Amino acid sequence: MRIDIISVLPELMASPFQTSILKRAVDKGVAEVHFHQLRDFGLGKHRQVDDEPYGGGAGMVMMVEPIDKCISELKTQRTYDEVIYLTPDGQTLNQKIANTLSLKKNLIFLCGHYKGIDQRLRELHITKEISIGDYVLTGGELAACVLADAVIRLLPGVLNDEQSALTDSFQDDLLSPPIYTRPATYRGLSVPEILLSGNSKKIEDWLHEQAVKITAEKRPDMLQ
Ligand code: 6GU
Repeated sequence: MRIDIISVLPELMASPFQTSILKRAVDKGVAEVHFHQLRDFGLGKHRQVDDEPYGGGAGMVMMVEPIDKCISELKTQRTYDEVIYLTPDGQTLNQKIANTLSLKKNLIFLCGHYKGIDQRLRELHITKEISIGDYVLTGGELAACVLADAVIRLLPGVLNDEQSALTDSFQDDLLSPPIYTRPATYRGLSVPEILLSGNSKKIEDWLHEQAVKITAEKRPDMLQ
């Protein structure tokens, strides 16, 4: 998979891809992440990328031309499956969206800033708008990193134990059951007997029962 991320602050997004699992995915060539400085496509000697809104009002608008030029140039090089605009007004990210995107080959992420982008960019290029939750960030960069992480970890060969993405919370619409490791007893707190029983059928049933119970307690909305 290739992800092209367009932003006025690409340096904000370097470290998540230089550490741990995402770094390994990039090193292995399973994921390619390319950053594009929008200002390189800015207008005039000040490399302008934003301007005042027509009709007035507070805040600046990301101009149509620099973003159009950047995306159009990328589109001459390959075919993109989705051009995703990261904005708090978008569809809220969930596991299903991450699963769907993990099957794509080429993605563009456009990080929003200021009051947002000129509406005409939606008509020209944007195929999806994604938010990472109902709160406002200073820009789309951290959201782009969250989305890239959620998608890249699903790519074949990224996680060591291929099973582990399949048993994530949300992957079967349930939260994860409680887990334990050694020691079997710590400060008088013992691991549930059944997990030490070696009876894999009983353990599996118990884990599912616990997952349902925990989901009902913490996220009753997920069981609707
Ligand atoms: Cl994608 N962008 C911004 N600026 N704030 C957000 C967001 C995105 N998702 C949640 N809050």
